[in-house]
Amino acid sequence: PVPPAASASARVTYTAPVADPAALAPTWPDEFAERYRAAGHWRGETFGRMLRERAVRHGDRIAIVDPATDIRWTYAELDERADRLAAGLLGLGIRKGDRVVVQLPNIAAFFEVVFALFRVGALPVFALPAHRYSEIRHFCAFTEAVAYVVPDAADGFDHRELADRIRAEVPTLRHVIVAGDDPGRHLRLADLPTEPVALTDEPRPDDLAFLQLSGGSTGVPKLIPRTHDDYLYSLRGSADICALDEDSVYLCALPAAHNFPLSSPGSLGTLYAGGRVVLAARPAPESAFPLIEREGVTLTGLVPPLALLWLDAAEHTSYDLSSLEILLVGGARFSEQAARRVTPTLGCALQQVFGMAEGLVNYTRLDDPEELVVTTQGRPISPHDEIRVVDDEDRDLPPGEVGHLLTRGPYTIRGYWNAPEHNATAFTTDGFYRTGDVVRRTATGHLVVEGRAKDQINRGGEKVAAEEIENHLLAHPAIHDAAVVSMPDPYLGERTCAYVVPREGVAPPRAVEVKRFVRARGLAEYKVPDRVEFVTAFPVTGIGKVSKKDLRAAITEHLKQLERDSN
Ligand code: OOB
Repeated sequence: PVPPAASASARVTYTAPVADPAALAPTWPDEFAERYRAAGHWRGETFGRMLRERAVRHGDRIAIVDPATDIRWTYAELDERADRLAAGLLGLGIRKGDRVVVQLPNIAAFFEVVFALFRVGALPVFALPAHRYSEIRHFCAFTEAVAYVVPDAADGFDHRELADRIRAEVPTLRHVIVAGDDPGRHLRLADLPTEPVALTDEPRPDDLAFLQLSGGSTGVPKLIPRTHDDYLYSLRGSADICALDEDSVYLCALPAAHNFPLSSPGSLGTLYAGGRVVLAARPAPESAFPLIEREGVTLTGLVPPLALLWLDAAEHTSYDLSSLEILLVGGARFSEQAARRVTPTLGCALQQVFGMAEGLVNYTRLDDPEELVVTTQGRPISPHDEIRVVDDEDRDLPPGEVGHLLTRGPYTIRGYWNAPEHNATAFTTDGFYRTGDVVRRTATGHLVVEGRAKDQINRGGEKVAAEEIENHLLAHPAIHDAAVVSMPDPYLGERTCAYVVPREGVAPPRAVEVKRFVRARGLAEYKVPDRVEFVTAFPVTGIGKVSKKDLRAAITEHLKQLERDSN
């Protein structure tokens, strides 16, 4: 028998208990922190206080609209709800620094829960609605979460059952909190709020506010520790760049917990500016266009495949979209051709956004010339964002050349949470984050994303770490080795192709069976390989590594051939 492939070994061990969550987050050296404070970027605010401030200033204005349940919360109501739920969470024994995995769809409760946790100082861990057993178990176990917040069911999936299973396996998980009428054997969110209590141990501006997920290129998603100070700065900067004010109405169409709709400028940036957030259960034109007309939506953010759908639908819609002022597009490369259609078709400005949950966010500006708006992915928020474009040996390249993007700044993390080994390679010794993106910088300081060096597939904005999927494939008894690569796709930009070497001496599995196997292991549907190709061996590079470049070229050629044959 052939021994299992070496790359199957990415097992995570959950050993040392987390005593002090902050101690596991690498932070900015003092001289940088002082610089960012002196520049007025870090202003000593916290999320809990920010909401209180807004409630005082414009308490009667609407903050959150959830059309599915006819909820319209004013700032005063959201503020009070956060206080009452914070008291309820404290009553459950949830304390400052505790981790709470939050997996909610675009519903009003998302904001009630998140602001209550911010008030307590407990750290939301932002799972996406698409995540399943494999991801959720990892988030709960790795962060030693004390609670997990879910809907009862969403998109035909019963989250209570998944929560039962996770709870049985993760000993730290004391509470499952269900936003919905039927909590099963768990706690009902609506039963928790109590009389507000005075907070004795309020979080400080330089404390961690939450853990965000990385798109990742390794076996398991890494966790991104963001502080109140740093994230609030990125919100303020984003709100300025997108000219938000109290009259702004943001349609949250992408999953609310993702960094783009959360903060670029997203729902939190809109709340920062005193505007209104409208939650869309689905991002497709059929559900979003009526909301734009009814609520007078002024801006929203979309990934490129959705922007394309919107452009096509807008050409013959009967809904009035004239309130729309800005469409932000980001998460994956938006083609110049599509970018040129935005203003003529939707009658609004386009802002391209090139951001990452680790920090750095670039925007094209509202007063940029059209050429820059349609051909670049913008420039950084902050004058203190440091950008380097380097070669394979970390040497700075001359202006205009294509190379690896490294960055450091007032809202870019200095390391992932509890990942010292990974941090040693993901950051330079002087604290620059290696984005894995291959870019070119124009004379105006705008960045153009030319490609990617990280082992990740960008499936229309949804990130798939090749290694994570390879590990699932390698667990199949008839698979000897696996390599996951991107293949071109006219709609999503990229899809995933799994190259598989079957084990010798056993009947090779069929493609559908391989997909079914991966799905049954419980992971987000968007990570299930779109295509499975069987080979007897992988092409290798000069030093004997699997050549993913050759695999990508092979599948691209193969797809072209299939297309030619079908014509
Ligand atoms: C956003 O955040 P993540 O963490 O899901 O993914 C970050 C990665 C970037 O490193 C880059 O590879 C890719 O997504 N990306 C883009 C892009 N925007 C992001 N690639 C090409 N063109 C773009 N415009 O995706 C994210 C976070 C905040 C705002 C916007 C997007």
